[in-house]
Amino acid sequence: MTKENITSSIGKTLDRFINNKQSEFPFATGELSQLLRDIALAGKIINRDVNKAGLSDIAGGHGSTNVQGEAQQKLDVIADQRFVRALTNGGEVCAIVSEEEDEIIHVNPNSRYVVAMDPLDGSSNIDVNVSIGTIFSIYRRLSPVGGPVQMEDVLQKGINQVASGYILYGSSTMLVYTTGHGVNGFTYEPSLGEFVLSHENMKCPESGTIYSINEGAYYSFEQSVRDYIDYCKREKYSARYIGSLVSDFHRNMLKGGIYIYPKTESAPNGKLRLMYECNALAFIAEQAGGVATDGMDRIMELELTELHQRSPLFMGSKKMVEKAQSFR
Ligand code: P6P
Repeated sequence: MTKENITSSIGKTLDRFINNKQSEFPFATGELSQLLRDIALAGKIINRDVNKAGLSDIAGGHGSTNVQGEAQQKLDVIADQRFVRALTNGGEVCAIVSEEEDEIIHVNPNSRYVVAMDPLDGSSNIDVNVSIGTIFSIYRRLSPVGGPVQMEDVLQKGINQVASGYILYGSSTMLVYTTGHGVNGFTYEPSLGEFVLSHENMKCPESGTIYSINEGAYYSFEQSVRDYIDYCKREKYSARYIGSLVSDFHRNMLKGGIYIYPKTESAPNGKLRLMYECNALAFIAEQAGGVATDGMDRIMELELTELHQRSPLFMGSKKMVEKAQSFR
């Protein structure tokens, strides 16, 4: 089959989809479109690295720690380098915030977009062949183009995102993103080297019977969280938690469910990072009809005061998040 036949039989490529969507915005300059393509390119390269991790010397610990004090996996560092290089070469980014980088990476002062990312979330799962993911969030800078990037450009609320998404390196590799006009999912076709539209206009069911939380920490949760977990058990819900946020979130969005990482005794502000994990996925969740809160307040309305700020996260089907919050 020719490339055209394959794509015509299985759908629209990401490139074609981006071009079509751009044409719907008369003032679009093409810069955001190019940035999305740059992210997809980095995802293809990381997909190749992840798929061969067991066969090359890129699995396992890197022997360093990130700003969070967490041991970095070799692929954490590789993924970070791939993204920084792709975004730098793409020319559309003025600054990058990465989970793997202590400080802001200043790129092109003449560009208007800021990218916040977790290059490879859940990377401790790599060595045991469990799905992992990239999470990204895109903002328009607030300070004048041409000048140095300011903290105001990166410490923006989630409601200011112009786009966000994730790449899931799982049984198949998928790129899912939103620009504020719905959520669409693309499955990577290795024989083409293309992401092809496979999940158009994704919606999160209003309710569900899957709950995702690390119950090993049950006794370090607030009583309201324990009460909700007990409720889920009485309702005979399914417990699904694989230690990879992107995977748990993706499954819950498709089938209905809730993901909770609450504050604990050891993580009084929660574990997940507000800028490049919570906000990025909250945008997707809300665009698909779900919700994302910190247990009380809307994630995308939370003020950011530091780059690697953490937040509790309750995210997924609207009615399940509301029920969980009703136990407070
Ligand atoms: P815990 C991975 O480190 C991660 O950031 C998420 O992908 C995952 O859901 C969570 O942390 C797992 O954390 O404390 O339950 O092992």
